[in-house]
Amino acid sequence: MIIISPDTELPALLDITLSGVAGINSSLHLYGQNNDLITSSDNNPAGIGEEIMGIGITKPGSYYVMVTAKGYASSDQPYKIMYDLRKHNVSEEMEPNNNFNSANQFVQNHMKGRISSDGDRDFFLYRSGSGRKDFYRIEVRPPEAVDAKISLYDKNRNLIISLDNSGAGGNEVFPNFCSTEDFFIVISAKHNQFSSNYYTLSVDQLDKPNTMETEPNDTKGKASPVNGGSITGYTSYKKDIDYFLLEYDRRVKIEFVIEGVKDGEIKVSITDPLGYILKSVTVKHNIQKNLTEFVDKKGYIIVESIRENYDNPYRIDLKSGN
Ligand SMILES: [Ca+2]
Ligand SMILES: [Ca+2]
Ligand SMILES: [Ca+2]
Ligand SMILES: [Ca+2]
Repeated sequence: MIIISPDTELPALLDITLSGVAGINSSLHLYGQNNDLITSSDNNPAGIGEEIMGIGITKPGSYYVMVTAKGYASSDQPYKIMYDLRKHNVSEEMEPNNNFNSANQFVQNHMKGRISSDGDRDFFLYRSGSGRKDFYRIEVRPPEAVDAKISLYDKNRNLIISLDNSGAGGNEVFPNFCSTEDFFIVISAKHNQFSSNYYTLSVDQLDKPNTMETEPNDTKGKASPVNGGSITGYTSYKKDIDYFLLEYDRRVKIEFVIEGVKDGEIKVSITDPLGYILKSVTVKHNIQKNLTEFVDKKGYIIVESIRENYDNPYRIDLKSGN
C-alpha cells in the first residue's frame, strides 16, 4: 500500500519498479481509492521486472500495488518494489492518458512522454481556438527503440491524418498542419515497441501562413486557393500531392517561377480547367525553374513529392502577362 498524505503537493507523478525474479514472469498492478484498477504492467518475460511510470496522482489517499506471477510458478527468491513520487512538470505526460477524455493538455509548446508498454497510446489536446487558420510544425522525436506514429484528430475526434514515415528512432513530422480549432495529437508505436526513455513532442506555430497551402489538398476538390501572386507549401508527408486552384475572369498567360525544396525533389504541373496536365517540370533541390502556360479562366497547379524533405518549403511565384 502506498499512502499519499494530504500535505503532498499534487498533482504528482508516481513511478513504481518491481525487481525481477529468476524463472518468474511477473506482472504489476496499481489500484486506486475504490479498488479501481489504474494501470497494469506486463511487458517483460520471466526473470525481468516490471515498471509503471508517470502515473498522475491528483488526490491524496491509499493506493495499492499488486504483484502476480503467471501460471503456478513460485520462487523463494524475494522481489523488491520501489516507488517514487515526483513533482509533475506541466510539459510531461500524465498517465493514464489512453483516450480522448483523459488527454493531457498542452501548456507549453512541447511535451515529453514515454511509450511505456506495448500498446501504450498517449493523447494530448492542443488548444487553439483562435478561429482563424493557424499553421503548426508538429514533430515527435522518439527514443531509439521506438517506431513512433503521430495521429491527428479534430476537436470532434475525427481522424485527420496518421503519419508513420520513418522507422525506429526516426522523427515523425508534419511540417505545416493547419487548424482553426482545438485538436488532438495521439502518439503510439509499432507492436511490441516501448521504452523507458522519453520521446519529445513539439508543436510550433509557423509565422507566415498567408501564402501557405492548406492540407489536406490532395485532390482537385480540396485544392488550396491561390491568394495573391505566390504560394508556399511543403512535401508534408510521403507521396504528398498538393493541388492549387487558379481562377481568372479570362484566358491569361502566366509565368510560374518555381523554387524547389532544399534537399528534396518535386514535380510541378499546370493543368487545363478539367485537371488534365498541360506541362510539367521536375525540380531537384532548391533551384529555380520557370514554366509558362496559358490558363483558360481555370486550372490547377499540382505539386507532387518525389523526394520529401520536412524542413524546407517550396515556393511558386505567379507573374501574369497578356
Ligand atoms: Ca505514455
Ligand atoms: Ca498512455
Ligand atoms: Ca503539402
Ligand atoms: Ca497535400
